[in-house]
Amino acid sequence: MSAEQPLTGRARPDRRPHTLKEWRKLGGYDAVERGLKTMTPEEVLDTVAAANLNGRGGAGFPAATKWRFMPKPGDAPGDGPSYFIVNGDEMEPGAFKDRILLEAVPHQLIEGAILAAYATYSSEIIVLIRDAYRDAIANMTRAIAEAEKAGYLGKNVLGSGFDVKMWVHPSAGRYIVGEETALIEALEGKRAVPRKRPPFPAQSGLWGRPTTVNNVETVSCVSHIVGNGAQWFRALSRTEEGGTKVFGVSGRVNKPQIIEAPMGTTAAELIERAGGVSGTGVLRCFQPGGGASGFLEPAEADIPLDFGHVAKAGSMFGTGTMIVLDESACPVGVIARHIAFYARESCGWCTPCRDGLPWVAQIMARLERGEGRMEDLQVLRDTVEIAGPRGRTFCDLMGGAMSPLGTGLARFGDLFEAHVREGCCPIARDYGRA
Ligand code: L3W
Repeated sequence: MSAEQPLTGRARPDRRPHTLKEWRKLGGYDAVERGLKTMTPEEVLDTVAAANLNGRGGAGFPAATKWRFMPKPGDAPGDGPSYFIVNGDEMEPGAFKDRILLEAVPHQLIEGAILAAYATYSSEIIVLIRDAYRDAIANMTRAIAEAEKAGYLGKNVLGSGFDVKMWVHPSAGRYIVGEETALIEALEGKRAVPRKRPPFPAQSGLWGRPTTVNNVETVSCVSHIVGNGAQWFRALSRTEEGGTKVFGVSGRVNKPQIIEAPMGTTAAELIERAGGVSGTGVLRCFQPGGGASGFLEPAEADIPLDFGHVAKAGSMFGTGTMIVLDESACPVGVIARHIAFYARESCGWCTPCRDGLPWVAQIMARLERGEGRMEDLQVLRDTVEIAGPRGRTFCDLMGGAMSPLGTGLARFGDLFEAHVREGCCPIARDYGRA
């Protein structure tokens, strides 16, 4: 295994997952043996806390802090299991990192999930996977069956006294199912709309039971932390936030791909590793964390990419999957495409999102066609100001959608105005596409 690429270093280029036997030969399940046989749940949790593992699904919330909200056996009200849910409903525009981890290294995720379930006193693990990820669903299902047969899942795992079941559940295929409380509603067979928080899932989650929801990449880190120690994990990073990151680079680059690199790697380095900027070869801007992250510009291509540094620069690290625009790509058009996606994917529960996003989508489409009005720009600015901040809607879908729009208006206001004044997309015209 590559020390620099613990999560992807063992994946095969053709993404064929390892059999359990092959995985064992690579040291697989050693960390599970170590964790379950020599450590208490609290010691596993403390190790993950010391590793500074931040959640990789979008929010960057410290994994161990979330785990500490889970009640110890006997402290949970009523009877029933606690649940550990792995969120593999990857659907953020630009994100494709979890797909590779699910498809190519399923045993790594199972190891992490067993240890995470142990540390959170959970006896049932559900891996919710985006329905379109058919190979991921098949590979994960097969790997779980192998692990169960070998005694890593089931009753009294490795003689430790710990019981845990694990299974895969395909997602219904809507973006909002990735939001943790909508995901829980979906698993209960209801329409996938977010719940109000608090109560957070640790207090009342699936079927009202204590529940933790963590992203695929977050969970995949856990066996490495338990196996190699917290200091080893922290030392992989260039910043205070521990570990490597499975970055994604797509859009206008010559070789779109995922790249596992130290947390804190810069956009400039990642773009270079992805074969450089394509099209004109000149970078106009980039979104560092998927479709719902704000635009940054070439002057910011050298900031260390982690949750703290990117937030300080006025954007969001999100899923760590970057979308690159060259000089011939128009941010107004990209924003129009993103808003159309988020408008379509709104669950329709709260009014600003249900009614506001289609309205913004119409304005953006009009602007792109060259039929926009100057007063449209003020309506867009007002919408960002009114509906963008956290707390104005039940979940962050609307706020996320407002991030590229708000930063786009702030950084490329002249381009928005030029669309109105010139009655067309000036970039498409200048590059011979209009
Ligand atoms: C207990 C508290 N738990 C927070 C837990 C909470 C959740 C986690 C993060 O959205 C982000 C968002 C989007 N007691 C707690 C607590 N927690 N306070 O911590 O919570 P939060 O509210 O910061 O974020 P969130 O609502 O989970 C996730 C961004 O992601 N995003 C990402 C999309 C990703 C995909 C994908 O394909 N992977 O679609 C999109 O916008 O902006 O910041 O577990 O329970 N006091």
